[in-house]
Amino acid sequence: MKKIPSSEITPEALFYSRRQFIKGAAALVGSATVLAACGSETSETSDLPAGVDVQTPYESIINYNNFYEFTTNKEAVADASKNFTTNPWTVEVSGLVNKPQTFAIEDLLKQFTQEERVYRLRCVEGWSMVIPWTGFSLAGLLKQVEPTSAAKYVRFETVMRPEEMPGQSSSYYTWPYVEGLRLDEAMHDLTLMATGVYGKPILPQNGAPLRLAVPWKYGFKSIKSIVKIELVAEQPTSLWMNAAPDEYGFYANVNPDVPHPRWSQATERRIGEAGRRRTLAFNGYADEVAALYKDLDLKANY
Ligand SMILES: Nc1nc2c(c(=O)[nH]1)N[C@H]1C(S)=C(S)[C@@H](COP(=O)(O)O)O[C@H]1N2
Ligand SMILES: [Mo]
Repeated sequence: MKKIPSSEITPEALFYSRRQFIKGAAALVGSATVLAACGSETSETSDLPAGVDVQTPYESIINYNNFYEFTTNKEAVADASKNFTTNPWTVEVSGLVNKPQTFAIEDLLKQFTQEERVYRLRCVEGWSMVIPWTGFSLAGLLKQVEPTSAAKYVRFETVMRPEEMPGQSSSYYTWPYVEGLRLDEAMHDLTLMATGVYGKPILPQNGAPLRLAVPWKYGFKSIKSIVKIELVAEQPTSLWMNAAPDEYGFYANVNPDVPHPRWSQATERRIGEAGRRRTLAFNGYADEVAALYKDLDLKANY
């Protein structure tokens, strides 16, 4: 399996001058604290550069989270999830496949080569991080169960465990958390099943023991604590599509040109940096994934 070294993840950095690099580096040193965010982060149009990518500190990655099953307070997820049971854990891979199979998490870790992938994560709320994941490609797992020709989409489900996840008792959302990808998106080499962060086993707040990482889409597509992966014929309806269909579509590709109905998506706040930086089309992965959408109206299919 192809291993992408951390040094190759940041192509856009090459486009910026040394002066801008130094400015960016100084800003990073100047603001190590994680600022509290409340929902959207309205931004003005700006000519900020996208800037260089530096890996977000581990402490920020594990202490500033979205995981509504536990709490909507990002800085409280770590504590609220600290006793979450992630072992034993099984993942059912089924639906329109020739060889449905239920995997124990330890078998997924053994059978599929674990590799490091450093990905940007861009939340739809307007903040971002750079996360060194460990994980394996979803394509390898899907090939093993042999999708039939009728399979067009992949539907993912988070565990339903209201006794451990207080947020699931709220009827404001339709639980369990569901997400979906088109089959070709799911088979794309960038699409990762993440099992670790910074070389350590993934913690509950980040979606232990197994979560999706789809770096060119808004963070909510990267569903956590997955127990079911189903190959289906029809486009799945996600939790967020149910909650607010005008705000969250199925595709959710990062797109600075399509504002959220309540805020701009042109810029983002990189956790650990002062100020804002420009948001890139497909979160900077256009070279790899834009071809998947050549026949799609990206404004209609937000
Ligand atoms: N099951 C589940 N998955 C989820 C979420 C959630 O609330 N529940 N939040 C999503 C959102 S909005 C984001 S931005 C990312 C955040 O991932 P992180 O906390 O590991 O940075 O997880 C996504 N996956
Ligand atoms: Mo998000």
